[in-house]
Amino acid sequence: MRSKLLIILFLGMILILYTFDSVHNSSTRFTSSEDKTAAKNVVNHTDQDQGLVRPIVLGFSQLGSESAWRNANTISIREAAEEAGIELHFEDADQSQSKQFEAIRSFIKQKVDVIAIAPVIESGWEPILKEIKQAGIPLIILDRLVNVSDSSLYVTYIGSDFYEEGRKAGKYVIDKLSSKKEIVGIVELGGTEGSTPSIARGKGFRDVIKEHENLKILKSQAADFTFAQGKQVMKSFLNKMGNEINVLYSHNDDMALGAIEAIEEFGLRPGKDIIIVSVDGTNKAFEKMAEGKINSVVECNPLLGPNLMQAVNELMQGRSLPKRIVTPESVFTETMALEEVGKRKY
Ligand code: GYE
Repeated sequence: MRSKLLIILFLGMILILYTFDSVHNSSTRFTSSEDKTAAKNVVNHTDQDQGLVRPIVLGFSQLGSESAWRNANTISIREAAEEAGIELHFEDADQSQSKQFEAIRSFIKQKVDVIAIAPVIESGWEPILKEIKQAGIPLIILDRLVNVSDSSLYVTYIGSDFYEEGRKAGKYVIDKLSSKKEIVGIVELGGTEGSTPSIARGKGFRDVIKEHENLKILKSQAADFTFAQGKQVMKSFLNKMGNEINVLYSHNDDMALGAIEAIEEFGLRPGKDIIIVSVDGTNKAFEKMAEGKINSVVECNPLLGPNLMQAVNELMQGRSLPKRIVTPESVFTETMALEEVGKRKY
């Protein structure tokens, strides 16, 4: 009887100890389906105070949620972080640089392992980048670039070749219209003023069309990459010079979609009376291209999450990264639109 009681007591104690251990370590464990990837990413990453293995913490300052491209970019980053077992601290800055500064300072306070930024504009970053460096936190620049004199302030820049995108848009206009004898009037909807894609897409486009005297940019205005501003600015272009406009070059799809509404309300046919070339390659733009309302879309890939997580992991494993990681992209025209529409991930 007594020995039975002792065995029960002994088993009870083992159970209590085991439960305590599970609870104590729960923050460092992963559920079965995530076990492999998550465990892979925390190898060699131990908490020095407690000797425990814990996930890498990434602070990411997203610039906003102004477009379909941006939303796809955010989803890609969230999903890739989860898949990689990386703990993501995410802040949306609503297209405000000062809100990005606030987010970064809070990441420094939280002592995250790595910081990544998608910077809204290029200028004004040097002081805060120095704060990050002083805190000893490695920095990855994503999507858009920062204009700093000391490039050692960040580890790597992952993003598209926006200059090439602008050139591709220009080449489409040349192929389609440069043989015309008369002047071809072009209007341009720029993205956010001072942002890398807006600067480089504008320059690439100009650099290729400048050889052709009949291709003339009548007017260019920033419309912040949004549908609403795209529509409003296009409306003002049409009111000022409606009949002279032959081509619209839009720095992103959302502004082009807004402009299509303005063109139709003005009584012209988008894609026919006004040729439209846009950048991004979202599903909505493909739908409009299949309807013949957009003529060409230059692709810009927003699915940067896996690239970012890979860079974070490599960094934490002490590997060195290339200073520039570029994502490959294509150009689509009306004839390809029907095949492609509905297949896009964004
Ligand atoms: O083209 C636009 C977005 O920075 C590449 O930002 C990105 C651009 C993208 O708002 O749709």
